Amino acid sequence: MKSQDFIALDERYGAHNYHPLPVVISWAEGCRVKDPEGKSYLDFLSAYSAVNQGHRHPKIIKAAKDQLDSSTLTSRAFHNDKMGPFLKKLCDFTGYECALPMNTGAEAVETALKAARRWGVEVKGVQNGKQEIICVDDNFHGRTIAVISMSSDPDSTVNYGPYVPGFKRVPYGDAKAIEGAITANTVAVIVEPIQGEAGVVTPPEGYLKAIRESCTKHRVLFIADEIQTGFCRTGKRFAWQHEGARPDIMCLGKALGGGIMPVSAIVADHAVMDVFTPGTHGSTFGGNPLASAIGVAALEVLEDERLDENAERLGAIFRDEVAKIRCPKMKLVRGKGLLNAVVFEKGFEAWNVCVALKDAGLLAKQTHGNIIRFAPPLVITEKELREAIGIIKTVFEKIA
Ligand code: IF1
Repeated sequence: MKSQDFIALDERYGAHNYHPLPVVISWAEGCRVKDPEGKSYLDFLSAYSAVNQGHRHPKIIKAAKDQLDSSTLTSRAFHNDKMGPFLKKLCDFTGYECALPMNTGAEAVETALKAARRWGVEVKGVQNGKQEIICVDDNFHGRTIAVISMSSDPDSTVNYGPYVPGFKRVPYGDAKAIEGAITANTVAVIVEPIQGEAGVVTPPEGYLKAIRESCTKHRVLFIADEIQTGFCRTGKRFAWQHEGARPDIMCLGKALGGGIMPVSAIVADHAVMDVFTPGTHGSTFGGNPLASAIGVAALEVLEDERLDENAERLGAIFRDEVAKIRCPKMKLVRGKGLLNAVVFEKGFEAWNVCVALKDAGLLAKQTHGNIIRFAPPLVITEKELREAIGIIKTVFEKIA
């Protein structure tokens, strides 16, 4: 079958909740993917940062294959011999006392919201039902009903009511607005250290630190959604480390699964995590042996290959070089590490640019019409990065 045939099947049998670029991926390794016709592309989306370690990293593939030969799923009704070592590794990697494994990012966010609500009652003394959580405009934390109840994006929310109460939304990047929204019933503040879906929006310097200070002062939990920014993507293991603003809860996902399967978690210290008691939260698949074995390998690769340093160094080259491209429609290049975006002038439709990039051998996706996100696997070499910059330059210089 050809690419067109696979696309036709998706169209015919799938729900129409996506509008993908017209490209079919049937093979992938490292930073490269191929379509059924054998055309090769540099992947500059990395499944939205879920393949930071590169496609089919040999070490992660080996861990998965080995695990398939011993056990795969036990449920949490019993212990298994892989979850404990995984949670220890995750705690060592993040510097937190405990971890709670789930599967998808949205579930990690739900878990953090539940932890905060319960902490609010049982530790802070807020009356159950009165807990408030502060979120920010243009956030993206996932697709579940509770999570979209925080969203300001009509695409995510329209006609999905009734929404979950208990959220208060303030502008992003304004730490004073957060401080001003805190009441005696506030249990948590949740933010992305850099807003991915909003178009790689980096907050003003000192923002996270100021949130940390307000939260400490008013006894409110600081929840950082590091699902997209975590695991070395922005040049540090976690984006909050750019400001030393340690959250009380981190939501983790995407690259924790090494590009192989969904693996998510929250990490926190006992003071927060201990609000969960037997039967009060869980998941059939969370912490399963296969996911755990993959998670350990995914973390080892980030560590052993110093992917934080690679992201930091190559990200700087990327922003410098792309900013030099002569393209009147291009307004700015922004981001941190290898989470970057090019912003075109308002009203510019970047879809055609993404199609042209695809034809030239590079896959990237636009967001909000005029923004293109560039986020390659963190295992990318300088040579591959410069090849990509060459493609971007050729395509951008042709934009009329
Ligand atoms: C889609 C966006 C990126 C996330 C943050 C939680 C989640 C995500 C910060 C939920 C997920 C995804 C979902 C995916 C596309 C992608 C995305 F454009 F939609 F916003 F990356 F920028 N927190 N992001 O970015 O994680 O439940 O999906 O595992 O198509 O919805 P999930």
